[in-house]
Amino acid sequence: MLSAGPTPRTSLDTWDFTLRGASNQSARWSWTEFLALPRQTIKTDIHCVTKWSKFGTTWEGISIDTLLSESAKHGVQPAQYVVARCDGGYTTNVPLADLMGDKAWIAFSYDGAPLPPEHGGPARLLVPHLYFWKSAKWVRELRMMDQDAPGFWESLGYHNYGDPWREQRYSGDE
Ligand SMILES: Nc1nc2c(c(=O)[nH]1)N[C@H]1C(S)=C(S)[C@@H](COP(=O)(O)O)O[C@H]1N2
Ligand SMILES: [Mo]
Repeated sequence: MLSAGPTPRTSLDTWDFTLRGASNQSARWSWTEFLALPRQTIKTDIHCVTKWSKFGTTWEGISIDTLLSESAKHGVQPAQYVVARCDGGYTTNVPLADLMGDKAWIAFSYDGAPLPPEHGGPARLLVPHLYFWKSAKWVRELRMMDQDAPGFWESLGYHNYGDPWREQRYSGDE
């Protein structure tokens, strides 16, 4: 499964990224502001639920740690659960702990080039240690919440957490 709908095309003039806290405080970056944040290069393997893996992929992005510390300056409080929201309506849920500690990024470049629209450009969530359906393409917002809430595939029977090493594909997989 690659995309649940058509590829959205948001112009960089109107693109923004929001990190929202549980009591609705938020920090927002325009594309220019976003690219001015300290970035990292990430070399990692990725795992799709339908069994393929890709080894040694190279990305560039802003870590969620960086976004959390920047947004804390605007009074955004962290909360235990996160839903990623995307252009096109796709959502996926991840515990905040899985996005911290240099384990997740908002990536805007792949193999040294801007991330192509069909792969989530201008920017996508990258959570390499979970199945790739958690790596939301065209992401525009991370919303932190006190309660967990299933995203698009999770509410259609995919596993809530999605650890590839434990092969957590479907709800019910231990
Ligand atoms: N917004 C959005 N993100 C998404 C999806 C989607 O349908 N919409 N599909 C997920 C799934 S199931 C996979 S396997 C990967 C595919 O990423 P790729 O197209 O870059 O290979 O994106 C994930 N992120
Ligand atoms: Mo997938």
